[in-house]
Amino acid sequence: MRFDVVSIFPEYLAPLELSLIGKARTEGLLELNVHDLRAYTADRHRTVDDTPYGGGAGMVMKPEPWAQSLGDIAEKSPATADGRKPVLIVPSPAGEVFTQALAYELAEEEHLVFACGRYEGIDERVLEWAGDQYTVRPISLGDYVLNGGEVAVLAMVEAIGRLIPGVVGNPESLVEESHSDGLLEYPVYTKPSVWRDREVPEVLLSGNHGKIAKFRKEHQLRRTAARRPDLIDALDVSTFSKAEKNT
Ligand code: 6GU
Repeated sequence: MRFDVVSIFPEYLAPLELSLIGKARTEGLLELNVHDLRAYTADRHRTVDDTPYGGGAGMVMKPEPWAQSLGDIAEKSPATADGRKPVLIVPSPAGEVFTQALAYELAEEEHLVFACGRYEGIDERVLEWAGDQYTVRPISLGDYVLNGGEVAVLAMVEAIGRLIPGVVGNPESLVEESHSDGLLEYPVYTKPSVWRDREVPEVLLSGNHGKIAKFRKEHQLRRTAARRPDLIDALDVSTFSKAEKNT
């Protein structure tokens, strides 16, 4: 799988050289290239922004450097070779919300390109224009505002990259984690069994796998109801009762 990131702060993406994603890159499980948007400017000052038509605060990113960089990346896209379009992800608080389900969907793609906007955003015509060569998806991390797309790209590349087969050593850990079944993860404990007068719940020491599964499901539900009641409302009760029968 290939990722390209275009940004005026390429150094912001340096953490993607570390940990599991960094290792996956070294091992060739994923390829990630970071491009400096200013390299695609033509003027002496390497200008990437200008004042907004219609007035208002802040600056808007000029369309031409984006067209130059995204056009160049699309031409070299491995997805284009097998008749697909690469996906252009535009991080924006005005996008659809990034979820684990969306991470799984995007992990199926051959080529993801991230366009990191700064200031008040990118000239809207770039997103329209890019539609010829890309499937364009404005995506938000949630209902709050960041200064630019870079931090959002760090989060999305990590969430998507770890779903690529081989990136996470034990694929079982993807099954048990928060959001994999629409619920938050159950609480976890390790040795010692008594720590500062606090005991690990006894059932976890019992070796009774049926009881342990029941304990964990119950705590998933309690925790989700307390912290994320919206997830309880969204539960697909039919799949849930099916899972329950098997425990
Ligand atoms: Cl993806 N970008 C920016 N700039 N702010 C955000 C965001 C993205 N998601 C939440 N806030």
